Formats: sequence, C-alpha cells, structure tokens
Amino acid sequence: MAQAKQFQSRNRMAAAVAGGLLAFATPALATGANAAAQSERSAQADFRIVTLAEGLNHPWGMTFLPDGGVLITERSGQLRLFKDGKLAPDAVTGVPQVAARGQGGLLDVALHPAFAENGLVYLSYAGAGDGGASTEVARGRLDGMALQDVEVIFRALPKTGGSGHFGSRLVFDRDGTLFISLGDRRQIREPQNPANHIGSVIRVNDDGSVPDDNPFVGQSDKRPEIFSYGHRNVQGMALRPETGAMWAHEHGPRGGDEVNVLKAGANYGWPVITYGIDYSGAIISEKTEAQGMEQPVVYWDPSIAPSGMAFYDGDKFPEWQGDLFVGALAHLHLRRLELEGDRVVDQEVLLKDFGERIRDVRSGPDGYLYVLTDSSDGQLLRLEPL
Ligand SMILES: [Ca+2]
Repeated sequence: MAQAKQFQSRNRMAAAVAGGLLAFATPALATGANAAAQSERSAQADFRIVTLAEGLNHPWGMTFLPDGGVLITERSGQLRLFKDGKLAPDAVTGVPQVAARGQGGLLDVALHPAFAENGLVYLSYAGAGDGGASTEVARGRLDGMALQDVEVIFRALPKTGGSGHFGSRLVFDRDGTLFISLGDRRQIREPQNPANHIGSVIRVNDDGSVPDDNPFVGQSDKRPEIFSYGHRNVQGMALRPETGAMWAHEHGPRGGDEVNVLKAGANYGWPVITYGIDYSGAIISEKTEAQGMEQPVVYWDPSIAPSGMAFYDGDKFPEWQGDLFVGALAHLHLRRLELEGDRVVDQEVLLKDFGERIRDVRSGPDGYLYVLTDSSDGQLLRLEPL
C-alpha cells in the first residue's frame, strides 16, 4: 500500500540556475543581503516521499476532514475519499455535473470553517450553460459518502466557449468569506473589465451573497463579487498564517508566471503589463509596470506553470515554518520559497527526481506536507522528515 521512496532534497536553486534550468526574479528589489540574513531562519530539510494512493484520474484539489480523511477531486468529475490508509473505491455521490473538457472539470474542494457543525463542502468546477462554460461553485452537506442539499452559490459570468483558463482555488478567509480564483478563459482583453468576472478573484459570503465591504459594491459598472482583477489564470491561492493576507499565483504567458499578494480592488495588470510573451513568441505588451497596477512579488522566466499553493505551518518540518510551497506542472517539481516580509529571498526546487507534474500542495493538519501529482495515474504523496 504505502510505498516509501527516499529522496534527498538537495536540488538547490543555485545549482538549477547553473544548469540553465530555471530562473526567477523579484521585480525592482535587491535581495542579496536579505537572502543571507534569511538563511538563518529557514533552511533545507531532508525528507522521504510516501505514496499514499495512486490511480487517481488527474487529481486537482484536496482538503482534510476532521476525522483524518482527505477529500480529493478528480478533474473528470469524481470526488474521492482517502481514509484509514486507502482510497475508497466508490466516489462521493451528489457532485454537480461538470464540463470535463480541456482544463475544465471538477477543480477545487474546501470545507466550510464550521464544517464540524454543518458538514458543508464547497466544490469549484467548470459548469456548462448559455454561451459555453464558466467556473461555478456549489456546496453540499457531506453525509457519509454522499453530498446532500447541493446548491450552486456562484456562477462566473459570462459563460464563454473554449476549455481553457478556469482557475480555480477556493480559500476561506478568517472572516468567513470565501475567495474564488478564476481565469481569463483566454478572453485576453476582459480581465481589465470588472464589469464581468473574467480574470478576477471573487469574494463572497458562505452562501454566495455579496459582502457589504467588497471593493466594488455600489458601483454599477463593476461586478460586486470581485475582490481583485487583471489576473490571467489563478490555480494557486492560500492564506498566509503570519499576516492573514491572501496570496495567489497565476499562470502568465511564456516567462510571466507570477505570485501576488491580493489587495481589495487592486488591478494585477493582465494583459496591459506582463513579464512574459505569448507562447507564439509574439509580444503581448512592452510594459512590465504601469500606474495603478500591482507588481508581482516574484515572477518566473521560464515559466513553471504553477498549480497549488500552501504556506507550511506544521510542526514536522521546523526548517520550513512559514515557507511558501508552489506546485509546478512544467519542469516537474515542487518549489519552496523563503520569504522575508512580502519578498521572496530564496527558492529551493524539490521533487525534481520524482518526475511528475505537481497539481496541488497542502500543509496537513498532522504537520506533514501533502502533494497531488497530475496524470491519469495521479498520486497522493506525503513528505515526511527523515
Ligand atoms: Ca500581473
């Protein structure tokens, strides 16, 4: 069942750069002195990789139940339960019908902050409707292996054709509001238009209603559900425990993947400013910065195709306390970012030898780090200290 594989986490960023593999940049910041100071606090750790489950069909998101179980989404539309050391053979019933095409399908899963009392599970997925598909969020009460009383609480508008760039991650803020990250649906001019949801991060109450303090409430030319806009395709989002701020990363064009700290009402620039170019080689914009548009915390050139994001807050890896972990679909690795304030001062490439696309990463309540690999034989992995 659980098969342990030993890997040393020695793939230091400097070595990767020397090999011409990957580079990263912190815009307009000198980090050398800070990097030296930071190494006192945060460091490499040796670990082993335990494969807990395999045979998952493009697993996309996961969340931990209070009883020790793990709910895992499969992009093709199944919600799976890993419990007592094994994957339940049958999927959880009651999941809404999803448009499982291209990047679309069943995406993220999250628990209501009061799940222990109300049993509510939230799912994001590509939902079909007039005009095509868009990201939707539904919630239902988990009762054994069934979701009951399922209702859709959010539908991104408009629905459009194509099957790319749906986002999406679901993260509850400390005030009980739900953040929903979206993508631009390859409608490249729309993220600058907050009259629709395309290319934005959404903030709603737990029932889908609009919080009174959302930034665009009362502005008739902007959607009141929007928290921030100008995003391209946000497949990683996490609350930073130290500060309470919401962080997100997004797939950029070629050479423009970035990490951002989300601020209410802020414009993250896509496609007016970007550090990347189109995958065809065409220039999208000459500009990397502009008045009124936020700069990323860090960007990656070449792109790593980030998916999944977690701040490590467990007790099993004291060296990693407070570090940011990002999964990478390109270059097949897990990335650890050391932070000082809101700046990235060092990075480490992990799991490089494992050779799998990383779709999601989470800091488990038991202190271990959990990872989902993206393939038709996807795995649930657990990183444990040696
Ligand atoms: Ca940006």
